[in-house]
Amino acid sequence: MDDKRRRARVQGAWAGPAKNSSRPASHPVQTAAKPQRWGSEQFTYEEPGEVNRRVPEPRIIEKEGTYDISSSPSGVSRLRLVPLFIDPKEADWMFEQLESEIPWRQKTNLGPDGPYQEPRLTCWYGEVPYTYSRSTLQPNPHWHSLLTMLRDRTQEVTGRTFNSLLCNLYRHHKDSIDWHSDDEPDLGRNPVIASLSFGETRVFQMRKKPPPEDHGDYTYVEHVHVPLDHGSLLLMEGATQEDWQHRVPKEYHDRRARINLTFRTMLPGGKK
Ligand SMILES: O=C(O)CCC(=O)C(=O)O
Repeated sequence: MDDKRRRARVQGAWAGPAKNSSRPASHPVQTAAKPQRWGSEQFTYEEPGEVNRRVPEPRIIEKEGTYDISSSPSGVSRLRLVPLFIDPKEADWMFEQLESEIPWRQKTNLGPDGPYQEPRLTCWYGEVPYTYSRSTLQPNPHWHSLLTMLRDRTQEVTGRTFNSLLCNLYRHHKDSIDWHSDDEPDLGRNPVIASLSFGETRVFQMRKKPPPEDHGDYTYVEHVHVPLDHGSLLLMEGATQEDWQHRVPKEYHDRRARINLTFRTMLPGGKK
């Protein structure tokens, strides 16, 4: 290299470290208006501003037992699962009777984009009306005798009392219920909800409500999946409705009908 070109390089970008640099060696690289001199800085590792977060795998609950799925200032969220609460043979005739004898209706709710029909059929039993998604199911004290028998059996085993019941009929794989919590004021604080299932197994999915700093972003929250089989009982207790949401999603493949009975206690007049 001739002398002229060597001098140009030494004065330009490839020159070595400045002799009297006032910047401490560990100072992060600056994007200054001055031309940068490559190789003149020491690179130091800096912690990323945000911790790398992983989307957790869902926890699958399918065996009989009691499961404390979370604990927070609101309390413990507890599930109790009894997969064979009703003998499958008994559950068979119960399913048929419920499917043909309950006065099923398709409810119309009011969403942000206007009225829409629920993708399932329902029937409400109780002395008081039940309002959710800005539409009301009127009181219906005419309990079917099979439902009264199932309520008594559920009360005996759980030690809880229930005065109301929401029945859901998922006719096929396209029927579903979207993410929600059973937290209407008339259900009171920490409601206990007993859910009986008949017919096709569908997955009851739960997701934890995100902490305030996630501003409603559910990306990294915990999930729990509970396949609810023919004749099973699932009890939700404690802070489950306050801290978690649940849904039964549509399925991609054909499914036969499923009936779900959710026994509740209505306490008209607001949170107790
Ligand atoms: O069908 C189910 O298992 C869930 C029903 C439900 O979430 C509800 O009635 O609020």
